[in-house]
Amino acid sequence: MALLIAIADWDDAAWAEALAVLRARTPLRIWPDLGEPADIRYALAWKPPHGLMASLPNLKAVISMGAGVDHLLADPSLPAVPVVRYSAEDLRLRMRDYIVQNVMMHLRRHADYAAQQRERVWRELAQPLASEVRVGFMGLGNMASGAIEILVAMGFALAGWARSPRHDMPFPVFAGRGQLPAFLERTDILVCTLPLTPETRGILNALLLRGLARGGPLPGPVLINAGRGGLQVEADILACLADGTLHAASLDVFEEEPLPATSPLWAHPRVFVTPHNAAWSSPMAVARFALEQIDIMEAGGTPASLADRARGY
Ligand code: NDP
Ligand code: OXD
Repeated sequence: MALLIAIADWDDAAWAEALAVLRARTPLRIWPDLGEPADIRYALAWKPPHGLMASLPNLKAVISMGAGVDHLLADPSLPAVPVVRYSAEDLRLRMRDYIVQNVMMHLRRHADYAAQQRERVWRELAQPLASEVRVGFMGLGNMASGAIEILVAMGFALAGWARSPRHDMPFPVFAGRGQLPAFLERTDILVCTLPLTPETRGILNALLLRGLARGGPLPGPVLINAGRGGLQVEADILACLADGTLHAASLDVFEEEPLPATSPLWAHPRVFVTPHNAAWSSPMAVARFALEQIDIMEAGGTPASLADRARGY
């Protein structure tokens, strides 16, 4: 039994310690050195080349190195084995930190103060309380959950939007496309951690952004996208920033990654760009998660968080 690690942009140095932990427990192969493909029972993967998984005759499961599995499900030849989504607490907490940081930056009008600082302007701006600001979460899964806990405790006025109705949240939850307009019209800061699926591709477009709340306590609505770049239409975001439909944005993911140097998003004074690391998959945390999941599967159990191929996430 061997574990294949198939990770695009493989970084030997970053993985050195984690590899030692893995090697102590299981024979390893690191793509592109497959050795005897029939020996490989599990694959730990991030953006593997299409066809690679299909070339492993005894593959029992694929473990995604990310919570998102769009990179695996896009492979038309992916064998019909379980796909395990990375769902370690380490990842959840990293995403919590990113979302809370960015909600707070927009609450405290960081883009406006940064502009004033560039001009050496000493002026207080109207400053709402957290409880006066309506934060709407598109996607109420594992990646949203840590930030939701903190923002609820801080008194923000939260709401959520998901695919299916939810009754376990201490705030209103809207479900499905039919309830999207009602969710948007009570949202000042939109936080997106949706997965990329055929249903969600391009959802963060001008039509949606025009549906956000008007007349809220901030100078205008704000978008925070930490889901996937394929969710957003960047030309629409730029147009909405230009005409006031949006006041500011925090974008961690992009239509094309790395974000091309020519993108106007880089230099926009009210856009905060980060390089798809809202929640970094730490090699050590990933290695421990993979070993736990393999133990569960070898004992005949069901792994932590299985992707549903029909749903696409
Ligand atoms: P989950 O599966 O736990 O949650 C996904 C949420 O999205 C659920 O609430 C789900 O609804 C909702 N959803 C899915 N499809 C739709 C739809 N068509 N309409 C409305 N709601 C929908 O996933 P995670 O929270 O673990 O991860 C979410 C995504 O975050 C990943 O797929 C990945 O793309 C991204 N991510 C980004 C990272 C980064 O560093 N930028 C790091 C980690 C993840 P329901 O509750 O009804 O199922
Ligand atoms: C993920 C990611 O899906 O890092 O976990 O984007």
